[in-house]
Amino acid sequence: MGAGRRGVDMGPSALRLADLFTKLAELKDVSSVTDTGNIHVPTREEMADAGELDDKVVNARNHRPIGAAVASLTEVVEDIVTRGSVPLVLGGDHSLAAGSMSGTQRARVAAGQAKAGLLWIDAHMDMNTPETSPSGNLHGMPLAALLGLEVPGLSAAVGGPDGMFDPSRVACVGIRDVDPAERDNMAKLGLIEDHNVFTMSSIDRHGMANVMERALNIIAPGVADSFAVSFDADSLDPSVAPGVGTPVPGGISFREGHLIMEMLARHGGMCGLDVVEVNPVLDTRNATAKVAVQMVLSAFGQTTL
Ligand code: DIR
Ligand code: MN
Ligand code: MN
Ligand code: MN
Repeated sequence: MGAGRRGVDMGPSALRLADLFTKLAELKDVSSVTDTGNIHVPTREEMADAGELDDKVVNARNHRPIGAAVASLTEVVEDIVTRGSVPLVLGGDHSLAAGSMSGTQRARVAAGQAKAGLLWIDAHMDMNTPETSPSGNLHGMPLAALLGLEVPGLSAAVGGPDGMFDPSRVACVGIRDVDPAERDNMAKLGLIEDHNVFTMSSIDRHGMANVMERALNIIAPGVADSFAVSFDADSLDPSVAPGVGTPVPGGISFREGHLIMEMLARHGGMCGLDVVEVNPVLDTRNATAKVAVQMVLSAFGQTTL
């Protein structure tokens, strides 16, 4: 409900069908994997019956049902991290990151651990607010909410400073489509191209290995620092990942995607991962889910030898 096109609610099924869990469990670096099942997302019909469907009230479509689902995700993830596990959250549209990422952060704060950094892998910045969004779609707003800008539904799920991320510990990779007014929100929070925002142009000029070294220095400047990763499948080039609602040409190649994930795994500090925006309705033969599974396996330590 946070995206412009329906179908991402079937993303988790597509990823399960692509054998995500059996393949993860076979990885030597992963001791145990549990599929905790789906989060309940209220349907439009349920919300209408409850008199809570509020399209067009603010420029943040479906913010009530999304807010309810994302708030329950925050709690589930907080629980998983508190038990000492690494949450892998399958979307669904990217609005869920307001819950998964804040849940990880809140659990760390509650346990007296240092806050995590954040790597946002996306064609988009997801830094819109209702004031700047041209679409009103909440999947274009989760990073804004995680950095403290007010977003209906999502800010309540982030739940205040403990769930938020420090902009100086955030890096974005793969960026190539930013809305005009969204740039004002970026500037406000100090998100700057070639410093902590690595556009496709940055990657073209410096190469992915260099970009990822710099990104890691931002999200985890100390050797023992942890970071969470939010991976939007539309960061990949549409030739590799066609099954997404908002494809943008000129994206991350298959090899560059692997390199990102392998460098994150080699660092060893990943404390949470989202895989979002896989849309089987728009996919060809589940190709996008399959490539997403390969990315996840690399992130959790799969190597050739
Ligand atoms: C656009 C698209 N910037 C919006 N955002 C997407 O609607 O705010 N994010 N697709 O992943
Ligand atoms: Mn996104
Ligand atoms: Mn995107
Ligand atoms: Mn856009």
